[in-house]
Amino acid sequence: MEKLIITCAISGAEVTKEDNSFVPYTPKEMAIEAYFACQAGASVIHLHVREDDGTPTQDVARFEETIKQIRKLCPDVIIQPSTGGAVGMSNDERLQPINLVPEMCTLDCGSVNFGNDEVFINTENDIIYFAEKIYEKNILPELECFGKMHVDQVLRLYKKGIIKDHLHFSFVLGMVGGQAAQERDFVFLKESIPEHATYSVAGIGRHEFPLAELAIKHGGHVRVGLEDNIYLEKGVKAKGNADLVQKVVKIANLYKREIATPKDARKILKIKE
Ligand code: KMH
Ligand code: ZN
Repeated sequence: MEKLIITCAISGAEVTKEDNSFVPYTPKEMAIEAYFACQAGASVIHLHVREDDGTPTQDVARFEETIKQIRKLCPDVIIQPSTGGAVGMSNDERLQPINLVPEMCTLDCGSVNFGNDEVFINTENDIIYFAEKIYEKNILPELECFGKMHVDQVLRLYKKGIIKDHLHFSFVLGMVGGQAAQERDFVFLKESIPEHATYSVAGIGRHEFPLAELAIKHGGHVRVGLEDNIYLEKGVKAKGNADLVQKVVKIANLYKREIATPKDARKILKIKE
């Protein structure tokens, strides 16, 4: 089986220090969390940035500073800025970090309820606009799909040549408002994508590790991190992102799945060095 790419979503836009005191906000805190996650086995850092008080921002200067700090400690890691940002941001606001031409970034492939009155809006025209801007800069998008209809949306745009190879999906499952994270949901999604595509799973909350185990067993890749889940186990908060990565490594060891280095990850994702 292919080596396992572990992506670590170290901060997100919604989770706060009140939820888990290890959630990083400042560029320095982000770099420290990224460093320990990489030491534990992460080869990709999924990155949101925050103001010092935790407010989510897509400000390009904040991304630049945060990436600079991360690079000092993790020179090789693949950095994947979010173009999702936070609910309510405009498209151009969300797209700012692509101006730094990272190797990867996210491309959110459909709209989804985000609890209470919030809707994370990604219309078809939004997705086309994001895709054009991302491919223009030769950045590999991680195709974030919160359910099967988002996968179908990708496949439609792939047929039209708007979304292009290499196809790397991220199935974000188990979110309130999104698709559930049962084994049948996972199987349905993984069987819906082309043979030559790769995929990663991100289980939200208590779904993080059961979904990770399924992906590890079936040859997929895994995302964990405080953005998605703040608990190491029921009632026990993670003491940082590295705790979550280490737990995935332990599961991978049980299945004899080797862990990808950043160099391995670039090869699997067809990112030119
Ligand atoms: N924070 C969500 C609104 C992404 O990173 O591309 C969007 C999100 C997806 O987290
Ligand atoms: Zn994100």
